[in-house]
Amino acid sequence: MTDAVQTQSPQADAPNAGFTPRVFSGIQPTNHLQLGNYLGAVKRFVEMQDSGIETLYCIVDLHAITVWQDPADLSRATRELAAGYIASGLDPAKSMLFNQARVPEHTQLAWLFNCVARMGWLNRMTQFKDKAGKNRENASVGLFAYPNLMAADILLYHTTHVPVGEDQKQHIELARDIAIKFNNDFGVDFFPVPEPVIEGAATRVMSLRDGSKKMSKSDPSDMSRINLTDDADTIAKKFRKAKTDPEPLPDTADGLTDRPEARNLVNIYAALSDSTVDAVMGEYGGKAFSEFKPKLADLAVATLGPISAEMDRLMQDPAEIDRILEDGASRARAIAAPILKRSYDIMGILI
Ligand code: AQP
Repeated sequence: MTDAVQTQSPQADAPNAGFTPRVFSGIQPTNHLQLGNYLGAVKRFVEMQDSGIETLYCIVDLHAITVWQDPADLSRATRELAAGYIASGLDPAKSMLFNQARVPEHTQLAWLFNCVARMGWLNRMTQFKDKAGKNRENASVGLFAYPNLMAADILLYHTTHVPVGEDQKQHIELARDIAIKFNNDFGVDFFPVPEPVIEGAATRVMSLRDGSKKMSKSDPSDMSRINLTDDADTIAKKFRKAKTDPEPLPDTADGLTDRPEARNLVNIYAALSDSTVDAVMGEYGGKAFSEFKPKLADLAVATLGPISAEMDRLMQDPAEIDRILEDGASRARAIAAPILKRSYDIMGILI
């Protein structure tokens, strides 16, 4: 396995010199988009779309089913995530927006990668251990092989840059290892070695109930997260009840070191206001949480309220969402099909 992975924006690029810069990322359509997804991923997606590089953003429904999903809820969540993408600023005319199942080349390349990746590599994946929990024998095979499908998602488009939150770094390292092994095994320079782009003040938003756990769509406690679908009162209540310590905010960022809950709320404020932790400390250092939390809630409502309202509006027309996803998929397939075909050719598979 490769050791360290650099995180860098496309502008700072030197590796993958022979490849056209291309951005791909995805989110699972489970439950509702939460603030961590928004700050760690979707906000970056929008920035990269506007940087002039070709961008593909996927709704990874085939990843979602690695754990049980109610079928009606999966369909709803797929359209809702598409609405969330668009309401957050992704433009279907600029970015290719589609759900993974509409591009069957993802699963075809994933099978090839199942035969390239090593069991030992997958055994080291911490997300599998977290999600499988104690009952590992009962986890789906799909949950174990998930990182290979994710590598296929990325490499199918010769992606050079993948904007993600901190928690996905290990999976991107695996995609890099698969690209390198494929190229070495077959003596080619076919797949680029993709770079994760992990940037911003909130690359790891933590649970509002437990500063040692990441905020997650599937946390059993709804109070642990801000959903993009939450109304203003719910957002205010969740921040009011967010776990903190009894001390006021420190005067400098250094004072947040052993205070994970305080640090999390400050990071969220900095990310939502496109500011820095130092600037937030300059404004709120020495203030009590009873003063800071309502300001944070107001900021979150001001940012997320318009997105949530636009999601509601878009969800009134599911046929239009389906049309957008179909159009994005057909443009994505035009890139994917020749790359899959060439992968088969390299391996000696006749199609
Ligand atoms: N708490 C987080 N902070 C920063 N980024 C986050 N992401 C997720 N949670 C945080 C980023 O969102 C993108 C999509 O994630 P995903 O839905 O594909 O899977 P996940 O990482 O497992 O997210 P969840 O919310 O925890 O979903 P469930 O509960 O369904 O597993 C990724 O870029 C991720 O880094």
